[in-house]
Amino acid sequence: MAPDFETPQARPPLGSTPDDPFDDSHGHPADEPPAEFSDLHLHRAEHKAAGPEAVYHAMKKVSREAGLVRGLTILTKVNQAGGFDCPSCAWPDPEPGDRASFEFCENGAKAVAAETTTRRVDRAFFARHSVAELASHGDDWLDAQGRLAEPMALLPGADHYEPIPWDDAFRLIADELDALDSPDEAVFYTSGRTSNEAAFLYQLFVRQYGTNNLPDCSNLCHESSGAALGMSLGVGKGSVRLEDFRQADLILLVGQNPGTNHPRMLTTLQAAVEHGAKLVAINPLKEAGLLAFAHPQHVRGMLGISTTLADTYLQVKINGDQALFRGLCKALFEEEARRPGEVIDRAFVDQSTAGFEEYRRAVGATSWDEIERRGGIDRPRIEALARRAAATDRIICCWAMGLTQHRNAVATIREVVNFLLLRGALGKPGSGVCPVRGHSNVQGDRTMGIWERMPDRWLDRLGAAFDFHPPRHHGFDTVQAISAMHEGRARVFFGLGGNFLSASPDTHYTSEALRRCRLTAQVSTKLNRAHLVTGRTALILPCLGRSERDLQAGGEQFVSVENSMGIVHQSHGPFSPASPHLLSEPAIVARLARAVLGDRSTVRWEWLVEDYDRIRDAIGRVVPGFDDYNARIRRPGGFPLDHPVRDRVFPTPDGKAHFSDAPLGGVEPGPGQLLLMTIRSHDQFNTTIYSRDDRYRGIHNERRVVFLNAEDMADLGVSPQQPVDLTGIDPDSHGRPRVARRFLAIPYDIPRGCAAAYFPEANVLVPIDQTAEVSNTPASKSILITVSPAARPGS
Ligand SMILES: Nc1nc2c(c(=O)[nH]1)N[C@H]1C(S)=C(S)[C@@H](COP(=O)(O)OP(=O)(O)OC[C@H]3O[C@@H](n4cnc5c(=O)[nH]c(N)nc54)[C@H](O)[C@@H]3O)O[C@H]1N2
Ligand SMILES: Nc1nc2c(c(=O)[nH]1)N[C@H]1C(S)=C(S)[C@@H](COP(=O)(O)OP(=O)(O)OC[C@H]3O[C@@H](n4cnc5c(=O)[nH]c(N)nc54)[C@H](O)[C@@H]3O)O[C@H]1N2
Ligand SMILES: [Mo]
Repeated sequence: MAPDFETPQARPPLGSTPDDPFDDSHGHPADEPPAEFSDLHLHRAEHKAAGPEAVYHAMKKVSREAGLVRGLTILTKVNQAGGFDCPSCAWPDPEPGDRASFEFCENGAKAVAAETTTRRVDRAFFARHSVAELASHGDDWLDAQGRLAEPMALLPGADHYEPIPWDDAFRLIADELDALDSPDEAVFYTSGRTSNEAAFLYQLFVRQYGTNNLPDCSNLCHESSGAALGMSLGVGKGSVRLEDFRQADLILLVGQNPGTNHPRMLTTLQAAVEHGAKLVAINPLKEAGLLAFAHPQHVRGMLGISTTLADTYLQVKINGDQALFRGLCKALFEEEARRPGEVIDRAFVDQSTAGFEEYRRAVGATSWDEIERRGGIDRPRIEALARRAAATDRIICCWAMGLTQHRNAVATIREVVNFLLLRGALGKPGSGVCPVRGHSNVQGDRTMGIWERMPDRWLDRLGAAFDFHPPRHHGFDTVQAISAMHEGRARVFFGLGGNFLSASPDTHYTSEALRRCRLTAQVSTKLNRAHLVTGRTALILPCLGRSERDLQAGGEQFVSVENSMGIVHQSHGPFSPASPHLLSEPAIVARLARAVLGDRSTVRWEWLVEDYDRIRDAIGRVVPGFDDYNARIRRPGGFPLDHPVRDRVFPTPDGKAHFSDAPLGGVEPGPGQLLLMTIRSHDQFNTTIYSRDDRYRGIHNERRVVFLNAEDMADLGVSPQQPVDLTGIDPDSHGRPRVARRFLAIPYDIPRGCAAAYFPEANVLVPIDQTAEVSNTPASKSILITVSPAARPGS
């Protein structure tokens, strides 16, 4: 089916004039925040995280958004038993008895403040601002306008959103879905804040409608972890629990920045250090939150007295981790040769693993030269760490996006598992794998069936419970969905949360994909760029946030979520909704399902949402591990899902854990090229920008910066704070260069050949077709670029 170009929003043919707003050489101007500088102030990078400054910055944001008194009340309810789950990260809460009265962190407080703001984006707001005008603002401005207050529609040809009654909005979506040639021409995206209850209903609706097109933010995030752990261990989730951190001797923190992205993890790490664990950081940047932590809720921390965290810091090259872990394993084999029977856990390896001999040969065939060149860490330092690992089997490896977003991400994570397997450091207290999840319920959404490739036996149970035949052919993941929309194979986009445009790779390509849709509809709490780069018709469907009271016919409801360690627990929003026109996510899904499926559906949609216990009963009948859900979810602190690896059971086809002997891979920059990683600042939550500061890295009031090695800058002839353009090495599929324009060059402590810039500003550089093998996650931390002095704006 040919894409529809007869719309004011669609791109004109190639070759339009440069002063045309649809300047084809750089894509549509609305796609990205304006390439304007603010007013950069540089400070020294910090060497410790949190402390009194964290409280100050949290309170500043909270009182500005929600008011001081209201803000303080709100914060006392975060992550308390009977309160609501912090909408920020997925780090677990301590047992109920162990929780502080303020169980939140600076960045959790900012996320809560952003949701509980008193400002509103209502019909008067949209009457004042055209879509084109809104797009000319930065992403921080868009978010700061407040909570979306009522359903809005952007009709074909219109330049303003207008109010639309809920029923008309559902009818409009139903008509567009009915008009498709096949259900597979619709895409149903999910972001990871969605509750278990909403996610379960959503996938049920989508599968009853007839497709498995359920891409989610996980495809951009920890998909590589799930794939790697599934192949190696048979379970795609982490195996450690909070108590393991108190029992561990050695904790490796690889490719993650917990001081910013999982600040509550620092409390856990501090306790681990106090119990004798040694922490090792593996990261190209010296992140403050890996160096030291001053607990902002303890007297010592408030006085600025900090605990040293990592005692060893390996500043690996970007994407050098597979080589580094191969080196650690090589050093373990060599140590074993010197002390036979003392280093490799042969009993475990022989009994519980497969592929050991092949792996031993692969390690033997990998030279120290290659390991040092690719990883950037020299052999003596690798051997020193290996000796420490040889002395204990209580080893935990933690990681996040620094490992998952590379071409060879799955092989890298499997190499981390190889290291633990050699030491038998799985299924024992104080040991295991800990992929640190991002969104607060991204793991739960997957458990509830948000996946384009749910296994057949899961679909069998779903079909049996609701008396229908779920589609079996796999759906689109996020990257495949973008290409399908671009090529006209998908024509309706529906998003349950998130910001599909700015979170996705290859911004201009993704923008074209969205603009070619007949309809783009998003369930959202806040305004974002995906509301401004739309299909022929667009809908904004505003929903309740986590912090808000959810009243249904059966009374006040709570929802449930699963954290990074597989603990399922309640979340109960205590505050008045931002607007009387908001619906809960489960209610939106149920009413949409009724409008689309009508009497075709075997599900009593309205009845289910009257009382979420009914949804949980249904979940209990379909999802393994959720029997008696309603009783167990009412236990204080919730309940843990079983993790067989904790008992050394590996549910792979042959019941063994598998070594991976993949060759070292990934991209290495050629002469004049750099490898760019796109990372988060301290003041953003994914695509939501709270401010232009990145306090720990010493950046104030600017996001258009690129961190470079000073010697590389000298070689390139670039001076500090000089405006530069970043150009991708791979041309995109139209042969158009990928250029991220106007970034200030910042000399920084980063290995040679490496560079860093913020996401989403640098997403224009992430090629849609450069994805991780197996997981298909965009390689947004392995982007080959060149750096050149900035072209003047407009030239
Ligand atoms: N406040 C706040 N909290 C968040 C989020 C947020 O945006 N803001 N996002 C949430 C989400 S969805 C997620 S997924 C997580 C993300 O949490 P992180 O993964 O911590 O986020 P990133 O900023 O992408 O940081 C990646 C880290 O990996 C390092 N790194 C990059 N490339 C490499 C590499 O090749 N090797 C190694 N060893 N290190 C590398 C970077 O220097 C950086 O320290 O945080 C969650 N929590
Ligand atoms: N280059 C590059 N790209 C990346 C990454 C990277 O490191 N580098 N990281 C990737 C990762 S790890 C992730 S997880 C994705 C994130 O991708 P997404 O999850 O799609 O993006 P978010 O920015 O988290 O979504 C923010 C929007 O969610 C909506 N929202 C907030 N709370 C709620 C709620 O309770 N309900 C509903 N319905 N909507 C809500 C608001 O409208 C807000 O504007 O981005 C990915 N993109
Ligand atoms: Mo994420």
